Amino acid sequence: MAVLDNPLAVPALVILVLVFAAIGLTFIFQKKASNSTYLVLGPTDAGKTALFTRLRYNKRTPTITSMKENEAILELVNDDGTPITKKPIQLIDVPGHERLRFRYTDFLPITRGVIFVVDSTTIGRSARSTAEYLYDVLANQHTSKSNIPILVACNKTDLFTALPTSKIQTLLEAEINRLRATKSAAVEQQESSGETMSEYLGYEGQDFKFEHLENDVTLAGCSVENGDLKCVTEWIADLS
Ligand SMILES: Nc1nc2c(ncn2[C@@H]2O[C@H](COP(=O)(O)OP(=O)(O)OP(=O)(O)O)[C@@H](O)[C@H]2O)c(=O)[nH]1
Ligand SMILES: [Mg+2]
Repeated sequence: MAVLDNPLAVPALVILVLVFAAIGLTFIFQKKASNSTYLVLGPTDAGKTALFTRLRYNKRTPTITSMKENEAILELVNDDGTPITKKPIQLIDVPGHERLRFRYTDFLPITRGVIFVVDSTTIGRSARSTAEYLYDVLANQHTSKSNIPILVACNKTDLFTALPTSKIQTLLEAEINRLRATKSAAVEQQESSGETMSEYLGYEGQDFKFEHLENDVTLAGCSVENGDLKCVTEWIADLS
């Protein structure tokens, strides 16, 4: 072709392709980074609304079981008043009630991170139901495709009955391992009926571990009651 006979044609074409690739990548990364919504999920009574209220108003207020989402745009600041994130974040507290919690999926496409709150004092008894909810969040296609990071905030560390974070991790991993086995049959059914598939969690043939997931799952202890929320605010600051 006559155009390609020009000695400058190939370098020009390469430069053009590189420029388009750079523009495309910038667009993709900007879009991902521009998500500034953090979801507060977890079973009922874990302390989600208490956490929301503490981060929003920096105070402790009595809460009752939530029947609808609490949403706010807020600026998290250090003790000296300087913002810890580049721009304000949106915080959405989704009720833990089993009939209402499913609404969290509507927000996943705009979610930068999930704060999954658990009650460290009752998790021994509620590990299975808590793991079921966490499993749903982790196996959701949006979570894995967009690599949404999850902070499992082990709340109520102020109470002496609180289990250590390492124990909570072992409990949740063991329950997710069990659930994964029972759910894989359901996934096969979904595939054959053409329904939306959920992701297989971890590695086949190996016991489930959070570290096997592509998205970061961090567990950390906190106490909304004592205002000990450094693990939450630092985690948000790192992602923003
Ligand atoms: N001791 C202690 N109690 C807490 C802490 N955080 C929350 N609570 C208490 O736990 C109870 C439940 O807190 P909520 O914030 O209403 O729970 P929730 O997760 O929003 O529950 P739902 O709205 O039903 O999904 C309240 O009585 C809180 O005062 C904590 O860090 N320590
Ligand atoms: Mg609530």
